[in-house]
Amino acid sequence: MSNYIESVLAKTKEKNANEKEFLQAVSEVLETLKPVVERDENYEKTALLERLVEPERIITFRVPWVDDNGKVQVNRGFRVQFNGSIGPYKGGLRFHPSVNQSIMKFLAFEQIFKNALTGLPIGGGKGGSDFDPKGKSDREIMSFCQSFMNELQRHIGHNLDVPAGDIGVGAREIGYLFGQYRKIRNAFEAGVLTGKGLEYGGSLARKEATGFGLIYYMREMLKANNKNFEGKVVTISGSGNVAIYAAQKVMEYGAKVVAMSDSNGCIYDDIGIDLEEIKRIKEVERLRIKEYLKKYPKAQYFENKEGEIPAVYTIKADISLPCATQNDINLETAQLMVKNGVFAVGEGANMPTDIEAINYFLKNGVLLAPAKAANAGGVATSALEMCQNSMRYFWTFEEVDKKLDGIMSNIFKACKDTADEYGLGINYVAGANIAAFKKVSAAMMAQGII
Ligand code: NDP
Ligand code: 2IT
Repeated sequence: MSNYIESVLAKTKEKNANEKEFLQAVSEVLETLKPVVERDENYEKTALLERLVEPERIITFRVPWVDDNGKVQVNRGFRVQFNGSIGPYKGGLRFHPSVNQSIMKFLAFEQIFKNALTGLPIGGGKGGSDFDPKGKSDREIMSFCQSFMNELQRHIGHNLDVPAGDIGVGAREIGYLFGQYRKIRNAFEAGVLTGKGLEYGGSLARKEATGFGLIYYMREMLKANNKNFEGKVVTISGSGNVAIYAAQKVMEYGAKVVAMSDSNGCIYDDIGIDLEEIKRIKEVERLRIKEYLKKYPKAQYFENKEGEIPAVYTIKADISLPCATQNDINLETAQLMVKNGVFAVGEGANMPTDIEAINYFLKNGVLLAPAKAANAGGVATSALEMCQNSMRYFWTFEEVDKKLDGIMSNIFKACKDTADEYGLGINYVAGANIAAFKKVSAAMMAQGII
């Protein structure tokens, strides 16, 4: 590592000592930037890295709401506006009890680079709340979303900051958030949120985009390494929005998905999972994945146990798609996956693999599709939604899907070309970081010390 990078990392660790996830994300990126940073002394002269790791703005706020028993609840809301140098801040909202400032900052930091890779004019941001949507009634969800927007509305706008969904935030929540924004502003500003319903300005294929995009990226990655999806056995961590549409596309490409999971455990069906049943359980009924066994009693269910490898990663597979949450895969899990024959990993989730596990995969020749490149299809299609909103027009499913495929293929090409240029082999993690950094840093340099 260069001295400059080392000193910025040390200062960042000192200043943000209790932000584990944020420091992990920063370390992963900075550690790969040595070859670029050393080529140009202007980075150090303009304190570019110090500016890059400091958010432009963080907003935290109180979110009071009333539950179905008439009891007042109070949650904490966040919006991190990390870097606006290439476009309005853009990134999802996460509602999950684990949400804290470290998680918000890591997600917003990752988003800067991801959004740059899409080639579209969007900056990096993220937000959310420690609100737990599980077990809440529709009315409670609406009440929470309205209170959250009462404050958030001051800080967003279609030219300023455009939130969307993430864990715990899907079309239902975006609908309630949009309704409240429209009521307060007394204007129909469609481009202020993405992931909207199709009836009021949403884009066709946005729902499918992250999962489909992951598989388009991986198709290119496999092709470049003389491999493909045909006949491969796939396991997927998660059973939410990203997991479901990754499963759909990989099946279309001839693979067999044998396992999917939620935070409680995983189902294993060796003849291949019935995705329509998963959609019913997760998208319509909002139940636990174990419910699958009611229709398919011959399938198996393995419960997750505290401190043990998540059940879904103990199943033999050729390809593994972590599509749930961060740090799902540590070194021990990675070792078992390699032993079980996994040759490719596609990160649908943000930062699902910790740094030790990434290094282990790379050392063992596993093709790793890194999150900030491979799951960029969601935000890219959000940017296409903004574009359609600005035009007051819409494209067909096929048009959006084709653009998405083109964007993901270009992102893979950028990762591979950069890895080739710097002699990094199959290290697409470094390829993605360097390619994205070049774009963001050029925009920051051009705009002076701001
Ligand atoms: P959903 O809320 O639709 O689904 C989340 C899934 O992950 C659920 O199956 C959930 O299980 C599981 N999960 C969540 N938290 C944990 C946890 N702490 N431990 C174990 N399992 C967990 O979210 P998405 O599908 O939208 O998001 C999944 C991942 O993809 C996230 O990392 C997100 O940041 C990332 N992502 C999402 C994009 C999007 O467009 N939606 C775009 C790019 C990345 P359970 O129901 O039991 O909690
Ligand atoms: O992590 C992500 O890229 C998302 N949750 C999607 C963000 C967006 O603005 O569509």
